[in-house]
Amino acid sequence: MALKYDDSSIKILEGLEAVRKRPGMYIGSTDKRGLHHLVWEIVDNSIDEAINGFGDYIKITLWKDGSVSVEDHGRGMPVGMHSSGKPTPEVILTVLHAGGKFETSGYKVSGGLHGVGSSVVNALSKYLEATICRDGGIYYMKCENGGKVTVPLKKIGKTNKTGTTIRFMPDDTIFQSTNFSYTTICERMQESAFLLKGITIEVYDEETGRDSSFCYKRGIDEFVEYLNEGKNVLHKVLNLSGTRDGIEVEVAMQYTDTYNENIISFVNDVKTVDGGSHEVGFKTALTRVFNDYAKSHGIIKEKDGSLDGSDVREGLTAVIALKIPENILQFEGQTKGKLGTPAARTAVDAVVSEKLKIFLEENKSVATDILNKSLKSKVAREAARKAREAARNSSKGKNNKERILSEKLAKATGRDYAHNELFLVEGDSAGGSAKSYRDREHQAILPLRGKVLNTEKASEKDIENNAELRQIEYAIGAGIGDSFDYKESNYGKVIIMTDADVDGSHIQILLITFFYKFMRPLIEHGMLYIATPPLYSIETGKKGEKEYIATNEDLEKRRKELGDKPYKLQRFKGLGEMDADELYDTTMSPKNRRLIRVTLEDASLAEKRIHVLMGDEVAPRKAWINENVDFTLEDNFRK
Ligand code: 1YM
Repeated sequence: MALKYDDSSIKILEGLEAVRKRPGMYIGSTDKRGLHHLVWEIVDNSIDEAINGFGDYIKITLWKDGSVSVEDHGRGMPVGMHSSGKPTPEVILTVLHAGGKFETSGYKVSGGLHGVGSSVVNALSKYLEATICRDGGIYYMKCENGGKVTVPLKKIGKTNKTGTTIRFMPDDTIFQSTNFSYTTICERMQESAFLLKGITIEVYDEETGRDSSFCYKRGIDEFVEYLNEGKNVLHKVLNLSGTRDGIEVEVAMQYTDTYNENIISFVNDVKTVDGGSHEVGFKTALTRVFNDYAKSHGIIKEKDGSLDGSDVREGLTAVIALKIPENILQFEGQTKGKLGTPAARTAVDAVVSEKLKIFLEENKSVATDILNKSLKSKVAREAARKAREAARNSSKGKNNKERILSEKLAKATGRDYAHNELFLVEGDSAGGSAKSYRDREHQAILPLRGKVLNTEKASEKDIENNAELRQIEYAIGAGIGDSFDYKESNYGKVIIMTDADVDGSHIQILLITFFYKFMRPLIEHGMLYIATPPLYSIETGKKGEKEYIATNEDLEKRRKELGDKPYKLQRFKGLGEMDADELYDTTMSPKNRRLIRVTLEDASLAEKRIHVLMGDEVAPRKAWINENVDFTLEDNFRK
């Protein structure tokens, strides 16, 4: 039967067609990130419902056929007729909503950014089914091929339960890959569960049988405990909360004996990756309260000066969660990840000051432990600064730096730094090959001998004492730690080039850890890469004509294609087995190489991951590389 479209359905299809034409405008991108965005859009509706007090259970299922479903136990979408004459679920799923949910529904959007996006997901799906339990009935509808209604809403049974289930299959003509990552989904859902006290979120993978359930009765306090797992902590998690000017503030914090600072913030359950006014308020209060306490209790004398913000945050893990009324909510920055709302700064400052003061007075020994740590940081920071200044100012220091570098670094001749690349190469022999055959104008080579230091627990002083890492620091030439300035970098790309084996991936992780801890802006600005050497070469027919194979899957494919034609296969166990020109052509030349950009999307959990990864087990480390290093290949060399 041919479907008849009236005016409004044509408009609807035009709306959804616009989403299909420019998916990036609606979900950011069509890579893995965009793909997962589909899930977040649907789940956000379930979360909104739960926040409003309807339903405390949400389940996400990854089905064998590649589809995903999200089930909640809320009220169920309204199933009556909308004023347009269509069933409400059809309107929700096929009309592109520009702003909030319909005005008439009285729907209160809690997050401000929360999903109005069910129709966007529908537009980008091969099929989407909705099953709604409400008013004693089970209702069902289905859309296909980008949102065309193929089964209009109908009652298919009876129930006394309520809730909504959406199942959809992403359109493989739109997305680069349609494989959902169980770990990506779990990580995000776990984070949501920490923020939604008492709500259970389950994630199930039909294919592998993996099943995880997240529910935290103590909310962000447990989040901090989770982030600090396996570390030595100085005290129990401290929770500071209160309301000022209609802004609800909750902070959970705990000091560890490490040097890391890990502050994560959320506003109305949306992560503010770039911080903003609430983080400023928190930091200001922290610095002031600790300095006041230290001075009034004689722990630091007036003449000793003050503790820096970085001193009082050394070893601190904190989660900040705010609830801000819609009308004063303001986000800034390109990706809207930064809170603007000025009142949030004063609200957090006031709540944290008041509650932290009380805590310190009531827990003097904890206060002393934290302040001793801050004082050590101050002393170390001042010593490191003096040492750096001395090295910078004395010609001896400069010569020394030059000497350290000249031994190993083969520099690039080009002066256009943004276009220069630094290759950190595993082993002297591969390093030698890379030095002899490279683009001398743009490519610099620094060979590394074996494993670099594990910097998870290292301080800046440890780096200064480590020849290998010091060489990297000097080669990049942009400082380290707080004084690191990515704009000063001698290279636009830093490329880690290791063998494609377990030791190689270990070295990658060690280096990523180092950059993450001491030159984080380099990662944040997308300047850190991993080179991917081919695993095999195949020679068929004519002598000297080689083709290179990147992965085991590609090899299988090629073997099948070749059938019983004769060929010579070589497996590269390491970079060193390739000739210099081969190494250049396959792995270094911008023409052929495949670079992986290291994106620490989720810098907070990255810290935790690194902790897990630096253990002795190889398997989780490999899994991490596979799942978390963003495998979108990219290269904009000289463009
Ligand atoms: C798996 C996805 O969408 N759940 C969901 C959505 C809605 C409601 C409940 C809901 C809202 C309201 C009243 C209300 C939505 N309703 C609307 C609209 N899960 C999922 N659960 N009753 C139920 O806002 O008043 C949009 S989403 F607009 F119809 F109200």
